[in-house]
Amino acid sequence: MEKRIKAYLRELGFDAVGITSLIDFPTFETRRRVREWVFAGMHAHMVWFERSLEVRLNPRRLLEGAASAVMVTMHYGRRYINPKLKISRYATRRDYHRVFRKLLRKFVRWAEKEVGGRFFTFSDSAPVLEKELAVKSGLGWIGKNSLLVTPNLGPNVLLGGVFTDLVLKPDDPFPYDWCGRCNRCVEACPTGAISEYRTVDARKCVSYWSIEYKGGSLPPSVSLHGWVFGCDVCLNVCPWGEKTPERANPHLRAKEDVFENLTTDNILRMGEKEFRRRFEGTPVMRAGLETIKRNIRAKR
Ligand code: B12
Repeated sequence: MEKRIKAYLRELGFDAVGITSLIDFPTFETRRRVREWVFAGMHAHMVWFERSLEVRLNPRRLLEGAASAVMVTMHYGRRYINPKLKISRYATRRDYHRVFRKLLRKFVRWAEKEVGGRFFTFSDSAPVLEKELAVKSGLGWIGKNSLLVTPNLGPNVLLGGVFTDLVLKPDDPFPYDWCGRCNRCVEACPTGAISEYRTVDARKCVSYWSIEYKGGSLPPSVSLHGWVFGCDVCLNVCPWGEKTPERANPHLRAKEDVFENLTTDNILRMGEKEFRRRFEGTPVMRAGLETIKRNIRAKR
């Protein structure tokens, strides 16, 4: 059964698949880490994270009788379509939330027929500890940039998965930490947002201020260092990034002319209609035109 499940998810287009047990997950240590992150205020204004904390720490609140998780990754490529426009690479591809949702729902329809069971799908769409489950499923390790780094495709991967009440044979957790003495991400982060415990203080993170913070203007102390949406610094300096192919997984490839030759002046002159026409189906759409314009006008 595990082999068939993995084969079908690979056939659907995911780059890697791993299985882990949800019995005894999360551990006391993980609960402590996540709770301490919130109590320390490192979630900034992400109230949704605080509100969903107990569900995040108990997968059976999302699927009664949840016994196993099947985790998947998809890489988004190393290439910048338009290096002059500082929009993070994953955001210049198709919106992975939609791509993963469609593929994982197709998987569930197949699985319900072929192997039985009940399922709950997610990809940055529910209170789930996706990175930790990916490590436990053998897909990679938590890098010093707090992201999942995979041995074959580096850190430039996106995550998703399903919970199921099927008791599946788990893969072994990824046994190595291949960051070694490299500290490039921690040193390169323009705002010192990465702590020595492989966690990110969102209050300092350019990605947080440019994507998640919805205020009309940014606090005067906040600089986006020229980023318009997200930030890739802790990814771009990672030596494991060499493993990522130039172009994204075909399922994530967006129309390149959307971003080619686009300038911040073009965006500042854009109306909602043009913004929607151009960015429909990409993660940039989630921030909205006013937030993107705010970011362009922000302190460098
Ligand atoms: C909140 C959030 C953010 C916040 C906070 C970031 C953070 N690191 O927490 C902000 C808005 C800043 C953010 C930014 C980005 N994000 Co984000 N984000 C999330 C989200 C929704 C939750 C992460 C979370 O639980 N954080 C809370 C802290 C406490 O947990 P943690 O960092 O995971 O720490 C845990 C582990 O690292 C672990 N841990 C720490 N050290 C060790 C050591 C060992 C040995 C082990 C086993 C575990 C471990 O302990 C903690 C508890 O589990 C996830 C989706 C999800 N549901 O998981 C996406 C997610 C992490 N984001 C993602 C991405 C792509 C990004 C950006 C790269 C986007 C961009 N280019 O701008 C940046 C990168 C910033 C960074 N270096 O983290 C991807 C990462 C994919 C990957 N390869 O890991 C995810 C998984 C979404 C997805 N489904 O693909 N994000």
